[in-house]
Formats: sequence, structure tokens, C-alpha cells
Amino acid sequence: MNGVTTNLPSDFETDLDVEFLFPKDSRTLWKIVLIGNGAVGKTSIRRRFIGHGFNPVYSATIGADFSTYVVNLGSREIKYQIWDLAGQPHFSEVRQTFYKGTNGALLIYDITNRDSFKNLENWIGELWEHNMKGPIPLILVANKIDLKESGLNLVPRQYAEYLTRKYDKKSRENYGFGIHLIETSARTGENISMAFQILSIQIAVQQRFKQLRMKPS
Ligand code: G3D
Ligand code: MG
Repeated sequence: MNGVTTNLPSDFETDLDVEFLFPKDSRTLWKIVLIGNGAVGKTSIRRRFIGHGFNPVYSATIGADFSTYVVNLGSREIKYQIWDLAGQPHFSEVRQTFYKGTNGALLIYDITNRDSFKNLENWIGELWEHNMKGPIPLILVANKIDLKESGLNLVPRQYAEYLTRKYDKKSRENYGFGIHLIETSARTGENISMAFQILSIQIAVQQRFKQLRMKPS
């Protein structure tokens, strides 16, 4: 990793090109939202990612919790502010506040709950409409893969792959970032930090893409 020391979880280490993605000594604050139907595992995923430093702040006004988490990449610092909805009864009234300023999202469904899968496109529409910046990176997260062998009726993986390809193509062509599918388990911890890692790369790529496009040639 370019000789840069990090405090990332071990499966967060990759060939991430820190030099290219983050200007030296940069400080970054990213707002990440975790969205998806109730009970898909949003809070569990946030708790897993943040681990023992988990320190929730509840905002009763918008019915959402957030936690902050700092990752150091050498002289670069990424501060995450991670939001998830606590309940959704009056969500329509607060969605503007919830989404505003978001840099990226984990869009989560539960592989044992078909309704949570069917609703994904509505969530994408919401996110892209209400964050005030238009299309922003998101990762499709198929959660509860520890239940794969449970005998429960599962959402076929090909459905999720099909949906991912559709949005991936559209967003690569138009917005400069890709859309990935990742299978996770908040119960076992599998791939949780990987999901944040992939999202972070896509956010950084989109930001660089915008900066490079704005530079006079
Ligand atoms: P939400 O924040 O999206 O509403 P929660 O979802 O994080 O509250 O999770 C809802 C329920 O699903 C919880 O069960 C939680 O333990 C469970 N859950 C979350 N992620 C996983 C996972 O990866 N695997 C399994 N098997 N269960 C998961 P309870 O029973 O506490 O309500
Ligand atoms: Mg929750």
C-alpha cells in the first residue's frame, strides 16, 4: 500500500492507490447512509464496522442514528459519519434532512426477505433524488449470508447480479463510478469492512473524476 501505514481492519488492506485518490495531508469527512427496508441489518452492520468504539448518537427529530469513525491512511484521514434510520413511520417528512450531503450509501437487503430485495430500486431512486448532488456511489449489500444454508426461501443471487449490472453500466457510463454487489453477514462479520472499503474507493473515484474534469487543460 505505497508504504503507507493504516489503522484499517486487515481485510481493508488492498492495492488502493492512496496517492492518486487522496491529495497529501488531506482530511475528508464523508457522510454515509445505510438504507434498506426495516430489519435487513442496517444497525447491525454499522455496529459491526465500528466495533467496540460504537458510540451511537440518536437524533429523534429525524428518527436516525449516526456514529463517527476515523480511518488513517498515512497522512490522510477519512472521517466517516455513518447514518441509519431507526424507524420509518414518518420518513417522508424528514428524508431531505436525512439524505442531504450524503457522499455514498450501503443499500442493504436481506437475502431471506424478497420484499427487501424488491424495494431496492425505490431506495436508489430516493437516494439519488434527495441527496442534492444527484447520483452518488452506492454498494448493493446482500446481508445475512450466514443463513444461506438455512433452508429458508432465498432471493436468488442472479437477481441481485442482474440488478447490479444494470446500474453499474449506467453509472460507469454517466457518472464515473461503478456499482458493486457484496454479500455480508453482520452476524459473523464477513465482508463488512470490505463493503465500506469498496464504497470508499467509489466515493474517492467520483471525487477525483469531478476534480479532474473541472481542471482547465
Ligand atoms: P435494521 O437496523 O435494518 O432494522 P437490525 O436491522 O440491524 O436491527 O437487524 C434486524 C434483525 O436481523 C436483528 O435480529 C439482527 O440481529 C438480525 N441480523 C442483522 N444482520 C444479520 C445477519 O447478517 N445474519 C443474521 N442471521 N441476522 C442478522 P433480532 O432478532 O435481534 O431482531
Ligand atoms: Mg436499525
